[in-house]
Amino acid sequence: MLIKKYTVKTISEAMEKIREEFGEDAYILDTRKVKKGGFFGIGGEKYLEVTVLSDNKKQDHKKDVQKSALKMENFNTYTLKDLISKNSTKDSNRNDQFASFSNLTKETTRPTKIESNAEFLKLVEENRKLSSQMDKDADAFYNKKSSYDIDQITDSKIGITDSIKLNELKKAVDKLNKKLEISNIYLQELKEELYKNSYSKDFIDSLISEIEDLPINENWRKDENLKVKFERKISECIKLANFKEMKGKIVFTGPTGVGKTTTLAKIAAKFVRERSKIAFVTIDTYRIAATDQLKIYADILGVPLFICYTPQDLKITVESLLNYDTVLIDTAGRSHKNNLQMGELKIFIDSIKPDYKIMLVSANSNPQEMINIFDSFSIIQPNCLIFTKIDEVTTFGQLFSFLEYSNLPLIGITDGQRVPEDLKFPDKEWFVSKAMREVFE
Ligand SMILES: Nc1nc2c(ncn2[C@@H]2O[C@H](COP(=O)(O)OP(=O)(O)O)[C@@H](O)[C@H]2O)c(=O)[nH]1
Ligand SMILES: [Mg+2]
Repeated sequence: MLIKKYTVKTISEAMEKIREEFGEDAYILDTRKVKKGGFFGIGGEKYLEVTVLSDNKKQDHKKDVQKSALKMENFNTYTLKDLISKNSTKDSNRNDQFASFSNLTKETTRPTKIESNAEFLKLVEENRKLSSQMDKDADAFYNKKSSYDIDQITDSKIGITDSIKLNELKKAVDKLNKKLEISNIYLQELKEELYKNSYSKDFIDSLISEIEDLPINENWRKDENLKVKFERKISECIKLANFKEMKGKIVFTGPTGVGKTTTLAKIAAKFVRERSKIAFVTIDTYRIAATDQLKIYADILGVPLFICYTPQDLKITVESLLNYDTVLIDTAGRSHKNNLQMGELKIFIDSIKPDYKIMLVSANSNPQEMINIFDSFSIIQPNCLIFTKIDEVTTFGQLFSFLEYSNLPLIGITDGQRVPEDLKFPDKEWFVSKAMREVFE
């Protein structure tokens, strides 16, 4: 085995010389640019220094020539054996078992200790294999794939321990996905149950976000944690206003046919027994029948009725009734879709500054309808609520959804046409138990 340095002008000149001397099997270990001549590094000519290693048999017959050449320092050719002995005497402190070929070439004045030709050759071969593998990997990485697919990462790329870990991870992710899918089925079931019971989309979404830490499984209807959370949420929606405390100027608002006049009469009937002075006022002058309807109730209950046609009229009338405990004011059934009518209603209402502005909402509307109605009536800023026609509903979800949306305190409910019987003031538990039964049973 031989290592030889050539100082040449071009690489092709070096190749020519190498081929001529060693044939095709020589290894080029290193090439570097060097300067020769000049003065203190300034000037001089540029050369190429090429270091070559060869184990070619072709060299055997030239051994003697090479050996003698070794003695000529400027010829720069050494046998490996010579190199080893030279090295061990020059640097006996170094005990590296093997030297990399870069050490051999770059530190030719201090070559590293090498045990044998075979070992050195083996080292060179291994280095070559390694570089070729690195080239292939780099090529695959940059040219064939921009990113690795987790399933295509093989043992050879990541090592066996990592591969086992990765498989475990994949299994865990699969398992988690399955669990999520199953829980999604039951979560979906819960959502559908809520939709079936007329809960609004907003209500369902907010409930789901509040229970996301709970595992929803096939037994969700029996799940106490879920029940507790649901119960808490619907309880929080309900704020009750104390009916008995109501007095002063009380206005009844809401769409046509919701039950304003009937409910006013029902409430009046309850007040009449315990309050000395009650009066009725109506601004519902659009329909003669509407005035007649209230007149009948007024007559039955022995309560005075005042009919007002303008906001000014209303203002003066209400001011004249200051000595009445309670003044119940009926309004026309305005269409919540007609902004002009809503604006007109607002002018009437603002003229008297009521103590209570009751919004009446029919319980048999769907949650979105209820919300639309509330949005339209918000112009008059209702401050309390009555659900009418509860006797006509089969679900309760729309009530909780509306309570949550409007945030209005609830005075009571009406559950039929009978005056005064069909007016009720249920407590929270009544509403909650209805909802719980509906959803969980
Ligand atoms: N089923 C049922 N019908 C009611 C209820 N409240 C009112 N009504 C009826 O709804 C209709 C309209 O009521 P009304 O008071 O005139 O509504 P207004 O236009 O808002 O004044 C009447 O036939 C009432 O008897 C209730 O709670 N349940
Ligand atoms: Mg009416």
